Amino acid sequence: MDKLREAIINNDIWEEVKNEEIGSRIVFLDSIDSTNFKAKELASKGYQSGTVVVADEQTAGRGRLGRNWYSPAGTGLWLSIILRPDIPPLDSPLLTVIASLAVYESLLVLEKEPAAPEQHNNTLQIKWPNDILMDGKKLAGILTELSLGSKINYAVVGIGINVNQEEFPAELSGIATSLRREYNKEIDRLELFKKILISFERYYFRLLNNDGPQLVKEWKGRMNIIGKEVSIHDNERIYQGRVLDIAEQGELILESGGEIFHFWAGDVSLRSSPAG
Ligand code: BT5
Repeated sequence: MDKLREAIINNDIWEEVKNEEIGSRIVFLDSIDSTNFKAKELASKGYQSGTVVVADEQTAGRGRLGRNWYSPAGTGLWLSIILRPDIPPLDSPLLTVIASLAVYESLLVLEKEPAAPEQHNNTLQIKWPNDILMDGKKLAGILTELSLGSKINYAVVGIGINVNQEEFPAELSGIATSLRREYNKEIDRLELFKKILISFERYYFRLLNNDGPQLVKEWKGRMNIIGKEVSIHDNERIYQGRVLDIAEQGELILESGGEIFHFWAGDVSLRSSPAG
Protein backbone atom coordinates (compact mmCIF):
# COMPACT_ATOMS: atom_id res chain seq x y z
CA MET A 1 0.00 0.00 0.00
CA ASP A 2 1.16 3.52 -0.67
CA LYS A 3 2.94 5.00 2.38
CA LEU A 4 1.00 8.23 2.35
CA ARG A 5 -2.39 6.51 2.26
CA GLU A 6 -1.31 3.98 4.86
CA ALA A 7 -0.03 6.58 7.32
CA ILE A 8 -3.20 8.65 7.02
CA ILE A 9 -5.54 5.68 7.35
CA ASN A 10 -3.58 4.34 10.34
CA ASN A 11 -3.70 7.75 11.93
CA ASP A 12 0.08 7.85 12.33
CA ILE A 13 0.70 11.39 11.17
CA TRP A 14 -0.81 13.40 14.00
CA GLU A 15 1.45 11.74 16.57
CA GLU A 16 4.50 12.41 14.48
CA VAL A 17 4.01 16.03 13.48
CA LYS A 18 3.12 17.19 17.01
CA ASN A 19 0.98 20.06 15.75
CA GLU A 20 -1.81 21.70 17.71
CA GLU A 21 -4.27 22.33 14.89
CA ILE A 22 -3.17 21.66 11.32
CA GLY A 23 -3.78 18.00 10.50
CA SER A 24 -5.83 17.33 13.65
CA ARG A 25 -8.15 15.51 11.27
CA ILE A 26 -6.99 14.17 7.91
CA VAL A 27 -9.36 12.85 5.27
CA PHE A 28 -7.78 10.72 2.54
CA LEU A 29 -9.49 9.99 -0.77
CA ASP A 30 -8.16 7.79 -3.55
CA SER A 31 -9.87 9.91 -6.14
CA ILE A 32 -12.00 13.05 -5.96
CA ASP A 33 -12.98 15.84 -8.32
CA SER A 34 -11.13 18.48 -6.29
CA THR A 35 -9.90 18.50 -2.69
CA ASN A 36 -10.97 22.16 -2.49
CA PHE A 37 -14.57 21.22 -3.41
CA LYS A 38 -14.53 18.45 -0.83
CA ALA A 39 -12.98 20.66 1.86
CA LYS A 40 -15.60 23.38 1.27
CA GLU A 41 -18.35 20.77 1.59
CA LEU A 42 -16.85 19.47 4.86
CA ALA A 43 -16.25 23.00 6.19
CA SER A 44 -19.88 23.92 5.57
CA LYS A 45 -20.86 20.80 7.55
CA GLY A 46 -18.82 22.11 10.48
CA TYR A 47 -15.53 20.21 10.20
CA GLN A 48 -12.96 21.71 12.52
CA SER A 49 -10.25 24.18 11.64
CA GLY A 50 -7.07 22.29 10.81
CA THR A 51 -8.85 19.49 8.92
CA VAL A 52 -6.85 18.47 5.86
CA VAL A 53 -8.29 16.75 2.80
CA VAL A 54 -5.74 14.81 0.75
CA ALA A 55 -6.37 12.95 -2.50
CA ASP A 56 -4.20 10.59 -4.45
CA GLU A 57 -5.81 11.83 -7.66
CA GLN A 58 -8.03 14.75 -8.65
CA THR A 59 -10.25 14.36 -11.67
CA ALA A 60 -11.20 18.04 -11.80
CA GLY A 61 -8.41 19.81 -9.92
CA ARG A 62 -8.85 23.55 -10.08
CA GLY A 63 -6.61 26.58 -10.44
CA ARG A 64 -7.76 30.17 -10.18
CA LEU A 65 -10.62 31.41 -12.39
CA GLY A 66 -11.80 27.85 -12.96
CA ARG A 67 -8.62 26.79 -14.75
CA ASN A 68 -7.63 23.14 -14.69
CA TRP A 69 -5.01 21.76 -12.36
CA TYR A 70 -3.43 18.57 -13.68
CA SER A 71 -3.44 16.08 -10.78
CA PRO A 72 -2.67 12.50 -11.85
CA ALA A 73 -2.77 9.59 -9.39
CA GLY A 74 0.15 8.55 -7.22
CA THR A 75 2.45 11.39 -8.18
CA GLY A 76 1.60 14.64 -6.47
CA LEU A 77 0.45 16.16 -3.23
CA TRP A 78 -3.06 17.44 -3.70
CA LEU A 79 -4.41 18.78 -0.43
CA SER A 80 -6.75 21.36 1.05
CA ILE A 81 -6.68 22.77 4.56
CA ILE A 82 -9.83 24.00 6.30
CA LEU A 83 -9.19 27.05 8.48
CA ARG A 84 -11.37 29.24 10.63
CA PRO A 85 -9.00 32.13 11.26
CA ASP A 86 -9.99 35.06 13.41
CA ILE A 87 -8.49 37.67 11.08
CA PRO A 88 -10.14 40.51 9.16
CA PRO A 89 -11.40 39.44 5.69
CA LEU A 90 -9.07 42.04 4.19
CA ASP A 91 -6.12 40.04 5.50
CA SER A 92 -7.26 36.85 3.75
CA PRO A 93 -4.61 37.15 0.99
CA LEU A 94 -2.15 36.42 3.78
CA LEU A 95 -3.42 32.84 3.84
CA THR A 96 -1.92 32.35 0.40
CA VAL A 97 1.23 34.07 1.64
CA ILE A 98 1.69 31.61 4.50
CA ALA A 99 0.86 28.63 2.31
CA SER A 100 3.53 29.55 -0.19
CA LEU A 101 6.06 30.23 2.58
CA ALA A 102 5.30 26.79 4.05
CA VAL A 103 5.65 25.04 0.71
CA TYR A 104 8.82 26.96 -0.05
CA GLU A 105 10.36 26.12 3.32
CA SER A 106 9.44 22.44 3.04
CA LEU A 107 11.00 22.20 -0.40
CA LEU A 108 14.10 24.06 0.68
CA VAL A 109 14.81 21.34 3.22
CA LEU A 110 14.70 18.83 0.39
CA GLU A 111 17.08 20.93 -1.59
CA LYS A 112 19.71 20.71 1.10
CA GLU A 113 19.65 16.95 0.96
CA PRO A 114 22.49 15.35 -0.96
CA ALA A 115 22.06 13.74 -4.37
CA ALA A 116 20.60 16.75 -6.11
CA PRO A 117 22.04 16.49 -9.61
CA GLU A 118 24.53 19.13 -10.69
CA GLN A 119 22.96 19.82 -14.05
CA HIS A 120 20.14 21.84 -12.49
CA ASN A 121 20.42 25.09 -10.58
CA ASN A 122 17.46 24.09 -8.44
CA THR A 123 16.57 27.68 -7.74
CA LEU A 124 13.33 27.88 -5.84
CA GLN A 125 11.31 31.03 -6.07
CA ILE A 126 7.90 32.27 -5.07
CA LYS A 127 6.02 33.90 -7.90
CA TRP A 128 3.42 36.46 -6.91
CA PRO A 129 0.72 35.72 -5.94
CA ASN A 130 0.37 31.92 -5.73
CA ASP A 131 3.08 29.92 -7.46
CA ILE A 132 6.28 28.17 -6.46
CA LEU A 133 8.73 27.91 -9.30
CA MET A 134 11.91 25.95 -9.73
CA ASP A 135 14.28 27.22 -12.37
CA GLY A 136 11.37 29.25 -13.74
CA LYS A 137 8.95 26.33 -14.07
CA LYS A 138 5.88 25.81 -11.96
CA LEU A 139 6.32 23.23 -9.25
CA ALA A 140 3.37 24.13 -7.05
CA GLY A 141 0.26 26.30 -7.00
CA ILE A 142 -2.07 27.52 -4.29
CA LEU A 143 -5.78 28.21 -4.45
CA THR A 144 -7.35 29.93 -1.43
CA GLU A 145 -11.13 30.11 -1.28
CA LEU A 146 -13.25 31.85 1.33
CA SER A 147 -16.70 31.73 2.80
CA LEU A 148 -17.29 35.29 3.96
CA GLY A 149 -19.86 36.99 6.15
CA SER A 150 -18.89 40.01 8.22
CA LYS A 151 -16.03 37.73 9.22
CA ILE A 152 -14.34 34.79 7.55
CA ASN A 153 -16.66 31.80 8.16
CA TYR A 154 -14.02 29.50 6.85
CA ALA A 155 -11.16 29.41 4.39
CA VAL A 156 -9.93 26.52 2.31
CA VAL A 157 -6.30 26.68 1.30
CA GLY A 158 -5.59 24.28 -1.57
CA ILE A 159 -2.02 23.27 -2.27
CA GLY A 160 -0.90 21.30 -5.30
CA ILE A 161 2.71 20.12 -5.57
CA ASN A 162 4.15 18.16 -8.48
CA VAL A 163 6.20 15.49 -6.77
CA ASN A 164 6.91 12.36 -8.83
CA GLN A 165 5.58 13.04 -12.32
CA GLU A 166 8.11 12.04 -14.94
CA GLU A 167 6.24 13.63 -17.81
CA PHE A 168 3.64 16.34 -18.32
CA PRO A 169 1.04 16.68 -21.05
CA ALA A 170 2.26 18.69 -24.04
CA GLU A 171 0.48 21.90 -23.04
CA LEU A 172 2.27 21.93 -19.65
CA SER A 173 5.66 20.53 -20.55
CA GLY A 174 7.18 23.97 -21.20
CA ILE A 175 5.86 25.57 -18.01
CA ALA A 176 5.57 22.83 -15.37
CA THR A 177 8.06 20.69 -13.51
CA SER A 178 8.14 18.16 -10.66
CA LEU A 179 10.57 17.40 -7.86
CA ARG A 180 11.26 14.06 -9.54
CA ARG A 181 12.33 15.80 -12.72
CA GLU A 182 14.43 18.40 -10.92
CA TYR A 183 16.23 16.05 -8.55
CA ASN A 184 16.27 12.95 -10.73
CA LYS A 185 14.96 10.79 -7.93
CA GLU A 186 11.74 9.60 -6.37
CA ILE A 187 10.60 11.88 -3.52
CA ASP A 188 8.78 10.58 -0.46
CA ARG A 189 5.31 12.17 -0.52
CA LEU A 190 4.62 11.24 3.09
CA GLU A 191 7.74 13.01 4.40
CA LEU A 192 6.97 16.08 2.34
CA PHE A 193 3.37 16.10 3.54
CA LYS A 194 4.48 16.02 7.18
CA LYS A 195 6.95 18.86 6.61
CA ILE A 196 4.20 20.95 5.07
CA LEU A 197 1.83 20.40 7.98
CA ILE A 198 4.50 21.41 10.49
CA SER A 199 5.67 24.41 8.55
CA PHE A 200 2.15 25.58 7.69
CA GLU A 201 1.12 25.55 11.35
CA ARG A 202 4.10 27.64 12.39
CA TYR A 203 3.35 30.29 9.77
CA TYR A 204 -0.38 30.14 10.49
CA PHE A 205 0.10 30.76 14.19
CA ARG A 206 2.37 33.67 13.40
CA LEU A 207 -0.38 35.12 11.21
CA LEU A 208 -2.93 34.71 14.01
CA ASN A 209 -0.47 36.47 16.31
CA ASN A 210 -0.47 39.59 14.13
CA ASP A 211 2.84 38.92 12.42
CA GLY A 212 1.38 39.64 8.96
CA PRO A 213 3.71 42.50 7.97
CA GLN A 214 6.80 40.44 8.79
CA LEU A 215 5.39 37.42 6.93
CA VAL A 216 4.85 39.57 3.85
CA LYS A 217 8.44 40.79 4.12
CA GLU A 218 9.71 37.22 4.19
CA TRP A 219 7.48 36.32 1.27
CA LYS A 220 8.71 39.29 -0.72
CA GLY A 221 12.28 38.24 0.01
CA ARG A 222 11.68 34.95 -1.79
CA MET A 223 10.54 36.63 -4.99
CA ASN A 224 12.53 38.48 -7.54
CA ILE A 225 10.07 40.98 -8.82
CA ILE A 226 10.58 44.39 -7.23
CA GLY A 227 11.74 46.92 -9.83
CA LYS A 228 10.98 44.57 -12.73
CA GLU A 229 9.08 45.57 -15.85
CA VAL A 230 6.06 43.29 -16.05
CA SER A 231 2.72 42.72 -17.71
CA ILE A 232 -0.20 41.88 -15.45
CA HIS A 233 -3.33 40.27 -16.81
CA ASP A 234 -6.22 41.07 -14.53
CA ASN A 235 -9.94 41.06 -15.31
CA GLU A 236 -9.46 40.92 -19.07
CA ARG A 237 -7.07 43.88 -18.98
CA ILE A 238 -3.34 43.96 -19.42
CA TYR A 239 -1.34 46.47 -17.41
CA GLN A 240 2.28 47.12 -18.23
CA GLY A 241 4.63 48.83 -15.85
CA ARG A 242 7.21 48.53 -13.13
CA VAL A 243 6.68 46.74 -9.83
CA LEU A 244 7.26 49.21 -7.01
CA ASP A 245 6.61 46.97 -4.05
CA ILE A 246 4.59 44.22 -2.42
CA ALA A 247 2.57 45.90 0.31
CA GLU A 248 1.24 44.83 3.70
CA GLN A 249 -1.68 42.73 2.56
CA GLY A 250 0.45 41.03 -0.05
CA GLU A 251 -0.79 43.26 -2.85
CA LEU A 252 1.43 44.15 -5.74
CA ILE A 253 1.97 47.85 -6.44
CA LEU A 254 2.56 48.73 -10.06
CA GLU A 255 3.51 52.01 -11.65
CA SER A 256 2.05 52.20 -15.12
CA GLY A 257 1.90 55.32 -17.29
CA GLY A 258 2.43 57.59 -14.29
CA GLU A 259 -0.39 55.96 -12.32
CA ILE A 260 -0.17 53.63 -9.33
CA PHE A 261 -2.21 50.42 -9.30
CA HIS A 262 -2.72 47.89 -6.52
CA PHE A 263 -3.32 44.25 -7.44
CA TRP A 264 -4.49 41.47 -5.16
CA ALA A 265 -4.62 38.93 -7.96
CA GLY A 266 -3.59 38.63 -11.58
CA ASP A 267 -1.13 36.81 -13.81
CA VAL A 268 2.26 38.39 -13.98
CA SER A 269 4.84 37.89 -16.70
CA LEU A 270 8.21 39.57 -16.94
CA ARG A 271 8.30 41.69 -20.08
CA SER A 272 11.80 40.68 -21.05
CA SER A 273 11.24 36.93 -20.58
CA PRO A 274 7.59 35.91 -20.63
CA ALA A 275 7.83 32.82 -18.42
CA GLY A 276 5.53 31.22 -15.89
C1 BT5 B 1 -2.99 27.60 -9.36
O1 BT5 B 1 -3.84 28.24 -10.21
O2 BT5 B 1 -1.80 27.54 -9.50
C2 BT5 B 1 -3.67 26.94 -8.17
C3 BT5 B 1 -3.50 25.44 -8.17
C4 BT5 B 1 -4.07 24.81 -6.93
C5 BT5 B 1 -4.13 23.31 -7.02
C6 BT5 B 1 -4.54 22.68 -5.72
S1 BT5 B 1 -4.42 20.96 -5.76
C7 BT5 B 1 -5.30 20.81 -4.30
C8 BT5 B 1 -6.42 21.82 -4.36
N1 BT5 B 1 -7.57 21.30 -5.04
C9 BT5 B 1 -7.83 21.93 -6.19
O3 BT5 B 1 -8.76 21.66 -6.97
N2 BT5 B 1 -6.92 22.91 -6.36
C10 BT5 B 1 -5.98 22.98 -5.28
P1 BT5 B 1 -3.40 29.18 -11.42
O4 BT5 B 1 -2.41 30.19 -10.94
O5 BT5 B 1 -4.68 29.67 -11.99
O6 BT5 B 1 -2.65 28.22 -12.41
C11 BT5 B 1 -3.35 27.32 -13.22
C12 BT5 B 1 -2.50 27.07 -14.45
O7 BT5 B 1 -1.34 26.30 -14.10
C13 BT5 B 1 -3.20 26.24 -15.51
O8 BT5 B 1 -3.95 27.07 -16.37
C14 BT5 B 1 -2.03 25.58 -16.24
O9 BT5 B 1 -1.45 26.47 -17.16
C15 BT5 B 1 -1.01 25.38 -15.14
N3 BT5 B 1 -1.07 24.02 -14.56
C16 BT5 B 1 -2.10 23.15 -14.49
N4 BT5 B 1 -1.76 22.04 -13.84
C17 BT5 B 1 -0.46 22.18 -13.48
C18 BT5 B 1 0.46 21.39 -12.77
N5 BT5 B 1 0.15 20.18 -12.26
N6 BT5 B 1 1.70 21.89 -12.60
C19 BT5 B 1 2.07 23.09 -13.06
N7 BT5 B 1 1.23 23.90 -13.74
C20 BT5 B 1 -0.02 23.46 -13.94
